[in-house]
Amino acid sequence: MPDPFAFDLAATDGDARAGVWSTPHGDVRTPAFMPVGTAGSVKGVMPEQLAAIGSSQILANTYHLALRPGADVITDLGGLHAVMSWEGPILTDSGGFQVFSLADLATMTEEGVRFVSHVDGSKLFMRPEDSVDIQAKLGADVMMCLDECPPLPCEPAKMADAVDRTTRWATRCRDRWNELDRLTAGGDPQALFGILQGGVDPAMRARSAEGLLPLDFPGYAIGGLSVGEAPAEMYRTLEATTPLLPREKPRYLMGVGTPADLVNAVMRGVDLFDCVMPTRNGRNGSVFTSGGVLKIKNAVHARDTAPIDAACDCPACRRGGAGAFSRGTLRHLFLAGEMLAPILLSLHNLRFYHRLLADLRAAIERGEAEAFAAAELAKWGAGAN
Ligand code: PRF
Ligand code: ZN
Repeated sequence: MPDPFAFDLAATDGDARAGVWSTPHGDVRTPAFMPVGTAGSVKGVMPEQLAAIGSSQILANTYHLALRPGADVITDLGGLHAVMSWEGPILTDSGGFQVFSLADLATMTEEGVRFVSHVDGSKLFMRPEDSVDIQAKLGADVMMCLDECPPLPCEPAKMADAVDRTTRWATRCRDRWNELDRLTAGGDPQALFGILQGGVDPAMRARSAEGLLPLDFPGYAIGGLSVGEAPAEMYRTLEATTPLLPREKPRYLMGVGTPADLVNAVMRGVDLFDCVMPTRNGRNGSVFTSGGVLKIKNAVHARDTAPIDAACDCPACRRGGAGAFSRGTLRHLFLAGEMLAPILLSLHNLRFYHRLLADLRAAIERGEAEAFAAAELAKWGAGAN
């Protein structure tokens, strides 16, 4: 049987990779960014709009969907693709990370995570096996292992424990996934990705890779970054980590990041990303442009007839042509509490992310990734994006 999750490298340039990743719901051209649809929708954005601005795959969260409406309800509604009205690939995060950032009173034991629902205060327990069972019911193309992601900085002994527990839990997730036979049993096949932990210590990352690689996952995520460390430390860690991963499988950097983070990570061999930043910042009135970040609510934009970015082809900017929304209009809509404003800014930011990675992919194919990356990073200025 052909591999439903084959990953073909179309081109490489240094450590940067341009790939085509197959899934049961279509191909993803990498490097690629996944918009976040936490509770079953990418906030404020219609699925056809997502497709039109270049989204190929989206992410949803096991934690949120398991609490509300519940995995069985999602199954009865026809699965996550039907619920999200999205025919493309979907990936679900396992829930552990969200438990620790959102639930009340989360505690971890070897068996699993105990927590109190932020929705209704009920007491819940999730084992690695439960996370896989729930994700099987949700029915995304890719599910993630339950992992332990310690905030940084972290004591070395505590980090070693987190790495080893993540490996043991990955083994349990993989066993459960095998039992359910999610690659070959009925329905659409579902892949399971392993998640590396280990903070910013290369030895810990190597320890994590050593534990996970024998489990032979269809893809590997790099977790535990962008959790309190400086960007340069994250980039150094990526440099030490991606060479440990199989060349022929996709590499996914979880919950990252700024446009500069994406460029720096692709240059160090990462293929996939997700982050709330483009949609969350858009909802807050902050937009990415080729010249850096712009705050649309600022008074300087009150009578500004220019679009956010005349070079942008999103529904808000329209390349500055007919029907483009001016900065002044967008500022007014924001201040008036009109829901169109956060929607347009979310679309603009997502389009910015997708275009950036599509342009970087083209540069990789031309063998000009280094020059492209340097030029983009210089345009935004140090730390601007
Ligand atoms: N693990 C999981 N999800 C995540 C992370 C992680 O380490 C991160 C860290 N940046 C974001 N989302 N399961
Ligand atoms: Zn735009």
